[in-house]
Amino acid sequence: MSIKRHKVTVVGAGFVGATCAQRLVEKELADVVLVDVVEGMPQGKALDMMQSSSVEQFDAAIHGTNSYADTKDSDVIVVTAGLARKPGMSRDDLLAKNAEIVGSIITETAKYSPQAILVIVTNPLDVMSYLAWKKSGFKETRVIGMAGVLDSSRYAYFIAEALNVSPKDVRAMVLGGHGDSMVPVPDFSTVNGVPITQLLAKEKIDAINDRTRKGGAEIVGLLKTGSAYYAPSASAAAMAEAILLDSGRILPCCVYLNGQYGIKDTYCGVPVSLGKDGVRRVVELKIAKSDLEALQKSAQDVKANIVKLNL
Ligand code: TXD
Repeated sequence: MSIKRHKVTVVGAGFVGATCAQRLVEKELADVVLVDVVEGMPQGKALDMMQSSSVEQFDAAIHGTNSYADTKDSDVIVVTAGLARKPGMSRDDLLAKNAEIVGSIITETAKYSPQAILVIVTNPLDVMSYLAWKKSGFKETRVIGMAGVLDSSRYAYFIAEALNVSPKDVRAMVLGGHGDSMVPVPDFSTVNGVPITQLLAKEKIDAINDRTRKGGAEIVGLLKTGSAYYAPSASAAAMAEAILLDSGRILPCCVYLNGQYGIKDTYCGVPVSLGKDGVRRVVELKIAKSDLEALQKSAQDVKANIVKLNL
């Protein structure tokens, strides 16, 4: 007897997409459809993953395809397709190319799954999230970008490492756009509820903030032929999980703001509660004035790139 599971489509069967698909099926959170333009590649990866099912003990299914018809009636669509950054390449260099790719994918997927929640991963993330919202015609609460979970998890790891504590006990918060102007917020970053401002010297926190801001580039520099994917895929899967389980988890996500934090008509990273309908609510923290100003500046940077798309 087959179990009726949720359905998740992951578009882009590259490093982030395939690893995200793997995490979702291994946790049996959904049956997954993995789509790519490259013929045979998503099919091959899906078959390979299915052949791990008896070893890894999961019975969720993964189906690889080049056809959007197979994505019909998905609950969540994770969009990872596009070009990844190469060393020396900024996220914004990717703008025009990835806008074309993401635009066409949104048109196709929205047609087949008009009720889905879209989780956007492709860079430049904040701009692609805005583009996806516009192209889909979906309510803004149903189009969400993944960056804050990743940036915060990098921050959490560096905090755990500096204090020699378990990452399980660290809650870290990074707001703003997914770029150099992102805003790590030490006041809301804690080890079992104790703010890191009480545990680490200011110079150390500044150094960790800086490393977090450059977290993606550090990995690009090491890998040389691509960008990070283990933490990014885990972060996208965590968002899909919160949506599928309607858990209400509060995660920093890239969402449409219309006045919250004094930011209007743009996508930007802030804490939100996630559920089956997407963003349940935006959580407005009382952050320090300097952090608020940095967040608003970051939102301005995103807006400047959105304008370039002429939507
Ligand atoms: O925090 C974040 N949001 C990010 C974003 C963290 C890590 C990576 N981030 C971005 O995700 C990265 O800058 C890229 O824009 C995407 C995907 O990164 P990944 O490392 O997975 O790139 P790959 O391995 O090159 O995979 C991209 C796949 C590849 O298989 C292409 O064939 C496919 O996308 N692709 C397409 N699939 C479907 N349809 C179209 N049009 C298409 N074009 C390319």
